Amino acid sequence: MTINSSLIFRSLALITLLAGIGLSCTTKDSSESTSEQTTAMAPAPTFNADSAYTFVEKQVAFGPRVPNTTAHTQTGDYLVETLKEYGFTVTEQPFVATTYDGKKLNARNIIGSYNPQAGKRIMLAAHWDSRPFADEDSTRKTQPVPGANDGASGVGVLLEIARVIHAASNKPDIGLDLMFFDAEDWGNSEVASDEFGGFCLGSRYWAENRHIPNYTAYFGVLLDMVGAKGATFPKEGYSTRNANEVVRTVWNTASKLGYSNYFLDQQGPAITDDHVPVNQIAKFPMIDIIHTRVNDLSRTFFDHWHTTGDTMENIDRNTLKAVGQTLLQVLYNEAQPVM
Ligand code: AHN
Ligand code: ZN
Repeated sequence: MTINSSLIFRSLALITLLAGIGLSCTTKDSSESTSEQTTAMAPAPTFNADSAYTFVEKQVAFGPRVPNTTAHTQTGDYLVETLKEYGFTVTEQPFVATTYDGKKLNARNIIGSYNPQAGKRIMLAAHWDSRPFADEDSTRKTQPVPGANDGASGVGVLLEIARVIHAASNKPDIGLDLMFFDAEDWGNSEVASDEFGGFCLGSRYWAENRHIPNYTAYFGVLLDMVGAKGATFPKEGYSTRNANEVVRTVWNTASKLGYSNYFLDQQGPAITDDHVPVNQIAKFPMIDIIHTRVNDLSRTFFDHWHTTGDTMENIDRNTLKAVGQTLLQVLYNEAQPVM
């Protein structure tokens, strides 16, 4: 996290001054020395929500990205091609995953790297596969999930970040890895016996077999279900437990940009997701920006989660914008520390 030392110095000086002349230090004044008040805002390019929306639409148009289908292969090829078009160095990591129900999946993690030689790196991640069965649907439980929000939304935000950096005149002087995990969503918490409930096959494979030996990042951010209208992102439990400084940085940045209606300053549930193997096995801090419901204990996720209704109709450009602009700002802040 960047530290604006001059602001800290001035805040400390102000507090000292106020204390010296006998004024009471209010909570507002004392909070100036905490990091939410001192996050420096570097100039960052504009995240285009229409373009991000189009990237989501494009994936959904291939059909459900269920491993071992043509739509899955075509979408993977499209991700590789698009990242190359934006000048990113692409690594494909093919693997065979075994599902909880004994199926063998031909899967691949895809990594797009910007500034591949840079030492300080940030990883932004999302899963690109979609769920083979809509088991939360009231009727069509064996149909695949279209995955507009659950899968394509996070990938769309990452592709737009690649496009923006490619087009920008001010390039961030930092390494960036866009990680597209495969085979996240072939799980069943009730049936699978492993600790991940059969989920997160791609991220578990990658954490055990990194595309660059001993790869590490300064920190990572996972996106999951970041496209629904009125999405709420309370602070996910494993994120605050394992990477709370990153949570604070991201939520503070969102707040400064006016997105506190999405990035809620409250604790949410802990969700088993692709950031868990990264924290546990690859051992660098990764948080999860994930839409979980607030004020409704009966269901954890968004309305159409794991149903055939997870379609483009429910994708809202404003939500993509809040997430994408926040991430671009976080990236540029890290690239240009203010002394
Ligand atoms: C659990 O339901 C335990 N994890 C959800 C991970 C997930 C599925 N993210 C998207 N789809
Ligand atoms: Zn899912």
